[in-house]
Amino acid sequence: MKKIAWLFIFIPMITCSCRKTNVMTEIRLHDNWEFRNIEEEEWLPASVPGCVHTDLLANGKIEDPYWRLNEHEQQWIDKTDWEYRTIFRVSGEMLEKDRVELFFGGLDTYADVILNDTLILTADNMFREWQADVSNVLEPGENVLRICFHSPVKVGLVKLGGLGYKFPDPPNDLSEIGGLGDKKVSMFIRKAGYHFGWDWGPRFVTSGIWKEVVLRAWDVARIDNLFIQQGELSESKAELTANLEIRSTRETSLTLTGLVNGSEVLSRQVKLAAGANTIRENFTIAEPELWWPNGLGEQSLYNIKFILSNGASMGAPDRASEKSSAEAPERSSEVAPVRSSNRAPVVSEISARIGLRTIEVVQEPDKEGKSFFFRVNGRPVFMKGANYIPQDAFLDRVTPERYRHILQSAADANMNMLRVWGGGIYEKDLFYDLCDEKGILVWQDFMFACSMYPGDGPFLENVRQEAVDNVKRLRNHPCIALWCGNNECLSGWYYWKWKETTEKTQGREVADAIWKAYEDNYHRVLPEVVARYDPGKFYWSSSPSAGMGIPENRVSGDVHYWGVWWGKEPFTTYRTLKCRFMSEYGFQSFPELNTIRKFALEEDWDIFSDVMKSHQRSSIGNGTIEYYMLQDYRKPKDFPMFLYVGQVLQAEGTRVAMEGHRKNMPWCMGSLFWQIDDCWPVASWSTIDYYGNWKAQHYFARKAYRDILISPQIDGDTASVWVVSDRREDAAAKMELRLMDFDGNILWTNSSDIVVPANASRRHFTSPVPAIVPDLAQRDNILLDCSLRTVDGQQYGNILYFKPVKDLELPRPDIEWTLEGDGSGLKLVIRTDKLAKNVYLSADDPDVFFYDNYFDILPRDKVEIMIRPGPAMDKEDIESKLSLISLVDSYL
Ligand code: BMA
Repeated sequence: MKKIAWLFIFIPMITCSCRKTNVMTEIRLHDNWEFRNIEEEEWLPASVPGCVHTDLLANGKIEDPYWRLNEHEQQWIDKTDWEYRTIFRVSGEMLEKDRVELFFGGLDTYADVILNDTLILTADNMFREWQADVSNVLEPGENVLRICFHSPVKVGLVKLGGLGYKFPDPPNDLSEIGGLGDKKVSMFIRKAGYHFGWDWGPRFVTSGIWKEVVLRAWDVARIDNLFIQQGELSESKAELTANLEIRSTRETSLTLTGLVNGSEVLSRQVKLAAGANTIRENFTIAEPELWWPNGLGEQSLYNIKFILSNGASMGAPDRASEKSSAEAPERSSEVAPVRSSNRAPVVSEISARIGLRTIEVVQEPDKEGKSFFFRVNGRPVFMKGANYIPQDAFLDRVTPERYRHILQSAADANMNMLRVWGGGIYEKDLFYDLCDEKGILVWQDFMFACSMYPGDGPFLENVRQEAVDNVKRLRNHPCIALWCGNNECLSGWYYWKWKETTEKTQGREVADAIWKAYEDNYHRVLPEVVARYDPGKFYWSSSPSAGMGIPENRVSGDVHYWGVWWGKEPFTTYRTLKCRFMSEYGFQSFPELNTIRKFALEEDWDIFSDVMKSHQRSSIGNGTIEYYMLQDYRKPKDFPMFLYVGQVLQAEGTRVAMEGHRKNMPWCMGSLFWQIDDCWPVASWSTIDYYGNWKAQHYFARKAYRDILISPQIDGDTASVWVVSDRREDAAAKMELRLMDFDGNILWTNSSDIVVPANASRRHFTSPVPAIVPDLAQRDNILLDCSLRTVDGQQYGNILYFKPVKDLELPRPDIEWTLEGDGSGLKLVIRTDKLAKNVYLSADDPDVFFYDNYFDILPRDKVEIMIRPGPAMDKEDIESKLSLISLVDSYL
């Protein structure tokens, strides 16, 4: 239409405010949006990125979806079609570029995109990126962009109706809440599974523009993608290959310059053909600094940039534009001397931040099966971490601060791996940037969970493209440890009897067709995409499994163990059950009272009230918490005490697992509990609630996942003490064991100098219990205090009790506390005369953070806890708000 490209071949346009030499323009179209119910006339202001639920809420059209039972009244929203529109202005200059494209980072889900009354694209997958050439549709001046979202539920129902057979019922698709009876449609829709409900999540099948909208205009050529492939990595050098995908509007020759941390490493003329070009460039980094998982070393990161320009050399880099949220190492010796003249006009540029490390999943056959562990930089690494779900039912609410909080909390709890679980989303870039910076490896599921999915041609092609988009987006991140096909779809087929039931009720042919779809998705399409776009990265077809198409067993592969919780097995099973890699296990608790107040009235404070039951999505939830609680604890005297004891129960129970899995190394080489976060305020397996508050288990995880763990246990009548180390070096240490009563009288001691071997688990003490506690009657008021001091001055501890907590004769301790310091760093000093069990500090204010909580204080002992006060809070504020209780305060 209005392309006058000839004008710009030699005279680069200066249109982009961020880089003066850039001939490329990018405008985010995030302003002036409105939306409406397609059947109504009224247009209301909308936010982009966003979604229809949060837009309705912001306009006062619905109440807070998380308050009490509101979710149940808001199910009409997903059966409605919604339209979004904006008007934006485009300059004549922009229209004169060779190409003008409209890019969508994500549309949720079935969307028709109409620009100036021309349909420019049709989207049908929330996880894909979409792009349309709009050069011929844009007008100078005002342009109208409209996006019509079809109700995902209505589209799903049409697909369900046309299927001709039935998929097994996905247990977490809460179709009844959605008013659909038993009609489950989630498997047809490439949209976050948890939007349809889950056993910790509400059902809000929302729609909207959930990621960025960008209008891009460029001349001559554009680097669309940069993939840095790592070759040989040694102490002296890292051999790297840059793979560049470049689109060119014509046959031309341009200068390609490569920079590492701002220093030029290569510069040469490249010939581009009109259309798609792939260019591979080799370069090296001398004396590379490695990227290590959290706890094992630094997370060194390198900024790589490639620039296409219209001249001989790019000259000196503009350091200020080397944007990075991490400090990248400065050293890179194989760099060419920086040329400081001849600044040439930039045609296109692209950056990536990488980390240098090797990672393998090792499966070596042994007598019983096969190992399953991660070897990072040549060293077996025990994975300590958790499963991660999206942090909100409405993704636009997950602010950068919330991402930072969760990932900092993971790092603070000494984690080195998170599993991005398959019922959520491929997370936003910031999530992976933060994982890179904090040394958190990512077990990355593809987005399939607890369901069988279609396998027709268009569906598989849609999945293939979704995988290509996300693998290409994420493959440069050093945090990505593996790609996994699905969550529990294989378990469903075999162990939840989906295969058997389908064969019985619909016949062998239908079952075969469903299984073929499984194989096509996870054994063909996804591994092909990984092999082609992220070659060398490990692909695991299903979690849990023992191999491709082989359902989980305990001797190979990864395991999800739910005997504790679903099977009502005792917590001790966590340590007796052997497996190679525990990628899921967990126990529920309620969030703290402050969080409950945000969704419930005081009249709802009963775990069996309608509101509390609705904020509990596990079919066996509240009864199971109560069942386990009464095994180990005395009945709490009221609702607030029930919440507190429930958190202690979750923490103490899962501690057996976190410690047990580590003690079982190297047979077991991973412990990822279910789940670190929540997507709304709810009773769940999370260790951090929706508002970011650490539950007791998160504090316990921090101790259980430290570099060295000292862990006592009793088996039958034998007491033993184990020491586990993840360190890279052996450590000399003094181990002290002290048996004492709850008043602090020492009954027995044992002290030894030991060597804690690197990366190993060893039993350092064992004794028949009667040898150290001869008097049976005494077992209800004694404890074994275990401590370890390494020569580098680190102190580790743990406490063993000889009876279930409810049978202990806990004394009423006299606890005194004082607060020291000022607003910027407060220290709480607590003293007790007798044992104080599970001391809980609260300031009734979510802004106040205690660096430790729910801990035991030994008789006649003193502890010091750092406190981070909320903004503008001083010592007096904390003093007036602080409450401190211990377990005996929960007794009737
Ligand atoms: C797992 C997960 C989720 C579920 C959790 C708790 O197996 O994969 O599907 O939320 O258990 O039941």
